[in-house]
Amino acid sequence: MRTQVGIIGGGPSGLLLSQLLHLNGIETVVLERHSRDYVLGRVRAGVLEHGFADLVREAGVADRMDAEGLVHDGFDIAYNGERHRIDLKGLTGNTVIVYGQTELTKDLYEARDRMGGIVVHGAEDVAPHDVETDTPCLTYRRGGEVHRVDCDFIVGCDGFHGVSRQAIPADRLREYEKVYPMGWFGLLSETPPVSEELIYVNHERGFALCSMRSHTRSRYYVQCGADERIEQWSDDRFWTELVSRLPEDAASTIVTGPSLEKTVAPLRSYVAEPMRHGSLFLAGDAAHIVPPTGAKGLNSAGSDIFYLFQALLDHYRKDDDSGLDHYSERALARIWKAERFSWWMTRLLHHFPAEDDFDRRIQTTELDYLFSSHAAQVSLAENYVGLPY
Ligand code: FAS
Ligand code: PHB
Repeated sequence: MRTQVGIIGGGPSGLLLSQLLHLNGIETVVLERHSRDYVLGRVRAGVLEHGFADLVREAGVADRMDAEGLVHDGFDIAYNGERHRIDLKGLTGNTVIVYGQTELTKDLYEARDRMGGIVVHGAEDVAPHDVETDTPCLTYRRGGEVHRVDCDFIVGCDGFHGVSRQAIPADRLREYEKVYPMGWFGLLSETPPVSEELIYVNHERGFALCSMRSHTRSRYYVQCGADERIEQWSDDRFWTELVSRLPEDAASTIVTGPSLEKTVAPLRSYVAEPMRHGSLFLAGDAAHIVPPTGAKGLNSAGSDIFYLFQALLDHYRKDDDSGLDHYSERALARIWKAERFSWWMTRLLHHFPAEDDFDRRIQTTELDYLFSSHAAQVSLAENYVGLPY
């Protein structure tokens, strides 16, 4: 098989890039290791930056997002039993959309089907070859046979545990990583959200987050140990712990119910540089990871895809490779700002057990400063709604 852009990974990054390129006459093939049901079975991100939402609209897959997504003008930070609202719209003029990554991925798959896009599921042992030449190819195993895809470019959209990053020689790859001493335990329930907007909680027992997927489906998280497992958390234990961390007005009104899905996610910051090696480009979690505190995981993948889409368009339409040549530095400039914000939000809101008294006083002072400073709130808000692409 031959195509123009071979994409490893059929998650939101790979599908969004494939959709944008196909809409603009550029051929792609997406190789996905798992089945579509498996990919759609993962509950992940929930908040979309306004820039990401515009990119979804440009890809022509925004009908359901615009119809069912919840536009949020702000969110609360609860601390010492009080709720402080961050007025995103008033501070920046922009909003965010609450629309689950699962739903977006569903919309992207349906759009790929409608356009006859090639997404190969069950592609095993995907391997990039000759990425240091201008005639790279991908091989994969499926149905007991080895298949080959010749292409002009390969884009690694295969997430943190994918293969594409390993195709960059170790002596060329610079990795930056911070592993946090805690994780997030998440629970999805068919219960009405406790509040119209999200509530981020800083509590001495640990961080908590009240989010949602719709007016009838809620997504809650509590900070847990870095090595905890799902089976250690019964529904009752989760609800009791969550309620113990909420401010009184939320604790007394929350509707609990059986879990539809439970996850445990470690908190990690990670960046791999460069995001290009020859004909291979990395995008999304294949190149960077953030703690979900700032809702920047999926949104950072969005700006990578925006830059790479524009650069590939210029290559094929104008024979102009400046976008490709500057992709890595351009993407990393925005990625590192998302890394900074996610690290800052994580330090602001979590309980760090091994911290000394000075660090704890800095945290409470950071919160006091945030709640008393318009400038500090503008800074938080402009990062949360999304810095410009
Ligand atoms: P993804 O990991 O989503 O997709 C990569 C795809 O590549 C997968 O479908 C995988 O099966 C496939 N793949 C991997 N290796 C392959 C191979 N060798 N061959 C072929 N295919 C291969 N972000 C938020 O903003 N908020 C959140 O609350 C949040 N929660 C998260 C919870 C968890 C458990 C995880 C892991 C991430 C979470 N994230 C969250 C971040 C997440 O939303 C990512 O940023 C987003 O999925 C990035 O999308 P992709 O880059 O497409 O990577
Ligand atoms: C979610 O709804 O899953 C979500 C929302 C905001 C975050 C992280 C996760 O910061």
